[in-house]
Amino acid sequence: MLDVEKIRNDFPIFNDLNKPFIYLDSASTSQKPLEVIDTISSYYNSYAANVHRALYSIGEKATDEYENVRLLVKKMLNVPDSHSVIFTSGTTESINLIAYSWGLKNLKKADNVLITEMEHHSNIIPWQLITKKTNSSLNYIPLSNNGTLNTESMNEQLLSSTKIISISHQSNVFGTINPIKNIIDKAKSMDILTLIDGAQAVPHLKVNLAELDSDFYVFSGHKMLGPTGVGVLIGRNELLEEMEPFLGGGEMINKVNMHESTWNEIPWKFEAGTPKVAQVIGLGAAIKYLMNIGLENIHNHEQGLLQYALDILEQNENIILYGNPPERGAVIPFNLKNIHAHDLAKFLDLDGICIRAGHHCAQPIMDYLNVSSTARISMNIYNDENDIDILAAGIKKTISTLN
Ligand code: C6P
Repeated sequence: MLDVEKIRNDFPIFNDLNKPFIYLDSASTSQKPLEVIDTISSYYNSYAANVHRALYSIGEKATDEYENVRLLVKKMLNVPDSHSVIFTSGTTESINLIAYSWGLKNLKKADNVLITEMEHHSNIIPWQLITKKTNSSLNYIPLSNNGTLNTESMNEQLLSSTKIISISHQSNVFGTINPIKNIIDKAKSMDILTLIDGAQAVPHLKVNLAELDSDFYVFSGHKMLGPTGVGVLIGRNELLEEMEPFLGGGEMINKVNMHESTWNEIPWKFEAGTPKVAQVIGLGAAIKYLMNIGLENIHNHEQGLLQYALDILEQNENIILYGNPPERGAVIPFNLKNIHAHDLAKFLDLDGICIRAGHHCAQPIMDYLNVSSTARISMNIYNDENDIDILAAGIKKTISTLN
């Protein structure tokens, strides 16, 4: 177990001891340690300048700090030299970039894109849009009851007409950690490209991209203790070279004349306009913070909490738990009998407990479960067993008040 008290001291939001604050919604967005906040402030306070174009010293410092974060991302995820790191605004933009830049050029009528029924909308909608535009089709690997993917059906759905499979590493609803290494290997043997949505995995698991060797891997900064407005796309160079730019503007060009233009080298070809300088630098501080604690330690701590929470929630006969994947992150979806998830969330908030309630931007999962919404708790390094005890008491109080 991590020293949660010490960790909480690093997060200003937990330092107001005058009000109770139990944060169990890190899958939505995580809290930020002071190091991240200070790193962003220090950019604005002492070297706020544009990158790649200012010839004065604060501009050079900003450029160095910005580019250093690319190296930190490479180190954290063991990104092989065959791949490049591109900064985007988040997982959503990263997936849209691939869908538009790769998909528009490469998908044809007889082709299909394979995703799964457990995807977040950001890994569904871009593919709906692009398959419609290209007259290709969109297929889904179905769910099975325990919140895992139906592997038999998955094998049947990997067809010679499948051009790309786009799948989450860890589900934001069930917490399921998908067998992506097997899927990537199988896809590779059939010349199918792979895109892994790592939004829920990177903050909680040690991800080794040299081992996984997916064609694309994407994630968001704000779920991994970093700021909002920044995300990452890691892509295989030979694919990125062939792809058209997603956005056009400053910095992504080599030469522009009035009729046509040529493109900058990757990764800058995909970073049009003034980039998210402060956010990228803040992300760097978050990566250092996570690596300092160690992703294995983080994973073990959260696995302990997950088990503790499951044991407690299972004891309450008014709670319906959804899914039971054998490998899962610290995310638990549930409902109360006769009480809407939104009512539960509002009641818990009265006691300073933050949980998420709704469809979690994963409506196909809600359809599968035959519900309109669920409550969801998700844990992080700053949570401990006491948080779960307070949650369990809050749930009991809500049940006795509303029933
Ligand atoms: N899920 C949740 O509460 P953005 O918004 O681009 O940073 O991330 C989108 C996204 C993509 N994939 C997965 C697996 C995700 O969980 C998310 C964001 C949040 O579950 C907000 S809806």
